[in-house]
Amino acid sequence: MALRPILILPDKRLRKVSEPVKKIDAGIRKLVEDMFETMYDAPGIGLAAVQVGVAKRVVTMDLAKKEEPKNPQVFVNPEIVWSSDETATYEEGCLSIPETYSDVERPARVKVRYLDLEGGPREIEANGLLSTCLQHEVDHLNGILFIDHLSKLKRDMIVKRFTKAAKRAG
Ligand code: K1U
Ligand code: ZN
Repeated sequence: MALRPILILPDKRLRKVSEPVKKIDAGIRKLVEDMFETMYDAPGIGLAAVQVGVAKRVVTMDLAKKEEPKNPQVFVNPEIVWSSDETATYEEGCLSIPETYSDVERPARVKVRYLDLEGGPREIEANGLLSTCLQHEVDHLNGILFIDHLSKLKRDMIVKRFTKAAKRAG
């Protein structure tokens, strides 16, 4: 396993639309292993492959609380096939936009079709944090960041802060 560096705003690679996985081979399994190591180390509850610079439709997630056993979940080629009209608001964070949190309103429930790591087709209906996190990660696969759901004023302030920090870092 290996830690992979997480891309930080305003890295343009975060805006790429990720490609579907055609075959779940050793390369994808290694990517998933590295993503879990990187996600747990950060620490985060989700990670999209594009955040480590690999524009493939792969997501890792673990929503287990500290006191609970680990619950690693992998979603290959996830697709939101249904969203509720009812909405819910959660305070979201992003490993690519560190130490920045904001309320985001999204559909409260979603149905997601995806492949497991063996290539088997799966479908889940999610609510609560799982629903929010799945929508946040599928957004990443489409080059969308949670700040895109905020007002232009808030988004511009955040982008400006990270652009300045990136310039200072050289
Ligand atoms: O995709 C990412 O950038 C990961 C992100 C997922 C996410 C968090 C909150 C709402 C929607 C999606 C994170 O994991 S940010 C870090 C975080 O939320 C967290 C970290 C440690 C413990 C508990 C939460
Ligand atoms: Zn994120």
